[in-house]
Amino acid sequence: MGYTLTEKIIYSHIKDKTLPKKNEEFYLDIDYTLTQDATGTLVYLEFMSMGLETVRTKLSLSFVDHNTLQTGFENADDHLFLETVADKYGILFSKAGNGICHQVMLERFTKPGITLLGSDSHTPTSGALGALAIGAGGLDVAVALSGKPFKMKMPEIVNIKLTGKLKKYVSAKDIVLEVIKRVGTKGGLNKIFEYSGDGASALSVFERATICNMGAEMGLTSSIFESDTKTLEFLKLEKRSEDYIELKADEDAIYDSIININLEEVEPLVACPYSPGNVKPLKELIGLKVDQVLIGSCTNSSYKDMATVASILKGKKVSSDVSFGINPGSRQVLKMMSDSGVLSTLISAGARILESSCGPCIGMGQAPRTDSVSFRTYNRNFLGRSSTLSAKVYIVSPIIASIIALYGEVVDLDKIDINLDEFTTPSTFDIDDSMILAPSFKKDVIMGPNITPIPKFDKLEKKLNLPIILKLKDDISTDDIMPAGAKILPFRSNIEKLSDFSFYNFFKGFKAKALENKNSVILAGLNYGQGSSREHASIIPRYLGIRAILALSFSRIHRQNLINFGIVPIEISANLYESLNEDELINLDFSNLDKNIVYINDDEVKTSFTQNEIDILKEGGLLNTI
Ligand code: MIC
Ligand code: SF4
Repeated sequence: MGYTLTEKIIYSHIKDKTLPKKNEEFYLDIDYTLTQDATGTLVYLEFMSMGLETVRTKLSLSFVDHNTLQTGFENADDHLFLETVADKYGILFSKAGNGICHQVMLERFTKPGITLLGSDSHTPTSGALGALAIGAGGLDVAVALSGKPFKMKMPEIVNIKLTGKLKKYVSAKDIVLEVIKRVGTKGGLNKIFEYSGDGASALSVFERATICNMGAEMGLTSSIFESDTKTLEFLKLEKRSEDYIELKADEDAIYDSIININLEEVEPLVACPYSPGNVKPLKELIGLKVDQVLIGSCTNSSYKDMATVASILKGKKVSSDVSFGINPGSRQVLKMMSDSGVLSTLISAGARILESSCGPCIGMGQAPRTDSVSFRTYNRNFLGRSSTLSAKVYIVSPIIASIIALYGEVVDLDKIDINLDEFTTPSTFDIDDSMILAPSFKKDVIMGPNITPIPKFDKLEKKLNLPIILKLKDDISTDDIMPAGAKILPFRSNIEKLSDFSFYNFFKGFKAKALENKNSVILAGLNYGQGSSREHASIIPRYLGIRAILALSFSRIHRQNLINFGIVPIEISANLYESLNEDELINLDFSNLDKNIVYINDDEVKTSFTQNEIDILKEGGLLNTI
């Protein structure tokens, strides 16, 4: 029996040489780690509390890409902290301006066949180069930095077979939106999507990256493409062909399921407000007036994306009704745009040029106006993520975004004729790693006043009588729990300050109510904690006294983050969910947690924690056990 690509990488990264069974827990050796500044400060505070002298991975990278607006001293303090930590403990440090972590990883570091763990949910972007790349909570990354393997469940491996050729105006973004349309935002839980077929082989690494990136929007553990001639082509351009190895699934590999997609049938798609899962054919929106168009983010900010946009806008001006912004994914992309004339074309067309960073994707600047319609090439459109609650954000490809920018509205593609110049890959790429600092192991760690220690949490009591302070619906995202944006993101290293903003977009009184009750629980529907890997969405509720969350289901990364910080994530039935109400007092009995039984009032609820998770929960969190 042959192996899938994922199984081959897992097999070469486990100690005992038998592949785990489906859903069985196992330990994966991690080669590389990545952090970004919005999650990284906590990762390194956690790592430092472990008392090691250096990191124990093959390669670790610390990026500054989220918090680069610097409206006060806070961001810059975080940057210096991260830089000095990297220097002291042996981590490569990518400075602000060098680019978005996932784009730079792809360009300069990821190799086929490696394992990568990152404190950002879009870490699987590196699957485009045949790596097994997984997003995780900060504490899990801190543990990996200390050289320990990553605990995970053996996922289901699904083969996504792409056949045929894409039609005009259809691109990689539409392929991944088609996949999301089919499986939904909850459809990827504990799964890895492995792409193959002639349609996959024809895609460049840039296009593969767009597809792997948005696997996060389905809750996937990861997404991966084979390492083939396109991979080699890309690595040659990045002057690192020595990193290439061919890596393919065996012909007779057995998958848990197969999804066939005929690319000829894929049409231009759009994810409508307020979920990346709300996918519709673009033609259903014909006539919709648009106020803002933004191109960039880790999903669509490669040189190819920017050159495609320029080929559509060459010699033209965007609509005067549209504010049109671009954020190139990396300094390499920006420099190549400048050298090739792509940048000049976009400036002439009316583009506002933003720094190579996450920018408006995480609400850092360019918040749209009240009640506006914004079309973006990004990956998430949760309510309020743009920093404007009343704005409606739609997600599309760079081709569609550029056409919309030209006309100021969604047009009927059958009624226009736009010449899409075939993108030609430049014969050389601009290689300059001077904004990536190598460690000297000499500097002292500098902590500005905005960086405060991680609070300590108590052990779990056996019996608790607590109020339900919030009853929520399905699909609550980490952006709902702990929003980002220019006002809030600067406090990612300051738990007390940050806690003022929990559930801020729809329940400003959350903190006061939580503090009034001292300890309490939250009740939620399906897929609680979807989206980002930010562990702040569990630390802050824990800090405000939340001891358990009762939900119909949890997203993978958030469930782990809750356990890591001592909040008990309890999956409950729909009947129990219906029968419980906000402000009701409930009895929680954890006396039989070792047997995976919790009592909620008189109801016996079976849980599925591993012994290790039970030990962590009883201790009040992972840090208490280390
Ligand atoms: C996001 O896209 O939501 C983020 C910001 O990149 C997060 C990480 C964070 O909240 O810092 C993610 O995707 O994990
Ligand atoms: Fe940055 Fe947006 Fe990508 Fe998150 S999704 S890493 S905020 S560009």
